[in-house]
Amino acid sequence: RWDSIRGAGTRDEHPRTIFDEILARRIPSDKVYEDDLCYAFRDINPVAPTHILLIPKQRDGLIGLGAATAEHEAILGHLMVTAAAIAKKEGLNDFRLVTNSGPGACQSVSHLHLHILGGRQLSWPPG
Ligand code: DGP
Repeated sequence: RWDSIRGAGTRDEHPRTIFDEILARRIPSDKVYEDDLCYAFRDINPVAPTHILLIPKQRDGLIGLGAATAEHEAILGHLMVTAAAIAKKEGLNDFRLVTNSGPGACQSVSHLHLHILGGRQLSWPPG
């Protein structure tokens, strides 16, 4: 069990977040998927019938998408492709992928996370 999360952590100078506790299994979560690079679990406060959070195991400075640099291209690509696979596995033909970057966009946890939303008719524009 521990092998799968070895190396998980922040690996940067920013304060740790609750997602580190989730990755370390110190806080339980409803896991949907994981691999060496990322972890997906159900949002504690779902805003749609399916609401999954997908996070990199190593934050590596990605406190939010606004901090992304060319160094993050591989993990960001992996997260996008994985999000599509998770949506398919959840039976979602239509879904939305959201990342809130910064307090003005309602980001509340400083560890990059993609919201995978589906299972109802979604409206546009978002609030
Ligand atoms: P954002 O507001 O975009 O930063 O999204 C953070 C999400 O994280 C929010 O939808 C609620 C979720 N969340 C916060 N703490 C926990 C937790 O302890 N467990 C789970 N499963 N989700 C959490």
